[in-house]
Amino acid sequence: MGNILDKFSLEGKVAWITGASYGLGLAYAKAYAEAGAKIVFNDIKQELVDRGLEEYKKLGIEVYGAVCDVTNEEQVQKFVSDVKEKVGSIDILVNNAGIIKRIPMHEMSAADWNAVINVDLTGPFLCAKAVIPDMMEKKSGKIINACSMMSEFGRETVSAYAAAKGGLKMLTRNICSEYGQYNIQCNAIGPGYIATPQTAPLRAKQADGSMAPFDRFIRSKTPAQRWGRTEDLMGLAVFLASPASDFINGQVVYIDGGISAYIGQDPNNLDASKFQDEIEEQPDIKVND
Ligand code: NAP
Ligand code: GCO
Repeated sequence: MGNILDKFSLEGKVAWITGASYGLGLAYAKAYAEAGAKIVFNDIKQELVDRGLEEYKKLGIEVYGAVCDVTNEEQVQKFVSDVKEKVGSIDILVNNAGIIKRIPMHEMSAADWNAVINVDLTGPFLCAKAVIPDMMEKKSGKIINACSMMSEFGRETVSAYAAAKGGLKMLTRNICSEYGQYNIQCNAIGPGYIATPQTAPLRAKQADGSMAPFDRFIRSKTPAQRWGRTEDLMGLAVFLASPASDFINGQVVYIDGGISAYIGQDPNNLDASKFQDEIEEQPDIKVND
C-alpha cells in the first residue's frame, strides 16, 4: 500500500486545459504540471497562445500550445489528433474556455446569445466528443467542466451564461451516465466569484476611489468577505483529475467560499475600509463583458 498522496498524482498523464493562456485555466495547468502531468492548451488566437507559452516558460513548465476555437469542430478534432501525434492521447480534459456577455436579456441580440452558448456549452460538447473515443479504448479518462454559481442561480444581465452553465451541469451528468461504464469520470468545478480578468469589470475601482457596488455585494454574500483567488481552486482541480476521485462521477463541486450556503448580510453593514488595499484598477487584458 503506497502513500495516500500517490492517489493525487497525475504522473504520466496528458492534460488538456482549454482556454488556458491566463485566468483559471493557467492556474489549473500549473497545478497539473506540479502533479506530474504533461500540459497541452489552446486559445482562440495566436497572440494569446504566445502569451500563454511565455507565461509557462517563465514558470518552467513545458507545454504544447496551439490555436483552437472550441466552437469549431474541425479545429477541435485537428487539435486532438495533433496532440495525440506530438504528445500522446489525452487523459484529462478540462473544459475551461468560456466567455460571458452581461446584457439585459430583452436587449440581448441572438448573435450575442449564440456566442455565449457556443463557447460555454457547445464547446465543452465538441471537446468531450473529441477525446472520449480514446478514453473509451483506454478504459480510463477524466473530464472536468467549468460550471459556475450560475449553474444554480440566476442574476440580472447573464441569461445566456446562466443557461449555458446550467446546461453544462446536465451535460456533466449525462457524460457520467453514458461513459461511466468505460471508467470515464465527468465532474464539474463550480467556482464562486473568483478574481480573474473575466470578473474584473465587477471589481473595478470607482472614479472616486471607492469599492465597486458589486464588489461590496459579493463580499457581503461571502462568509470569508473576499473574492476567490485562482490558487484556491488548484487543489480541487487536481483531485478531480486524479485516481483519488475515481468513484466520483456526475458531480458539480462548488468552491465558493460559502456563498451558496449563506443568505448574506446587508452590504451597507460591510466595513469597506477593511478592503481598501484590495480594490483593483481594471486589468489591461481583453475582457469579455
Ligand atoms: P477568462 O479570464 O475570461 O479566460 C477564459 C479563457 O478562455 C480566455 O483565455 C479566453 O480567450 C478563452 N476563450 C474564450 N473563447 C474561446 C474559444 N472559443 N476557444 C478557445 N478559448 C476561448 O475566464 P476565467 O475567469 O479564467 O474563467 C474560466 C472558466 O471558468 C470559464 O468557463 C468561466 O465561465 C468559468 N468560471 C469563472 C468564474 C470566475 O469567477 N472567474 C467563476 C465560475 C466559473 P479570450 O481572451 O480571447 O476570450
Ligand atoms: C457574473 C460573474 C459570474 C462569475 C461566475 C460565478 O457576472 O455574475 O461573471 O458569472 O463569472 O460564473 O460563479
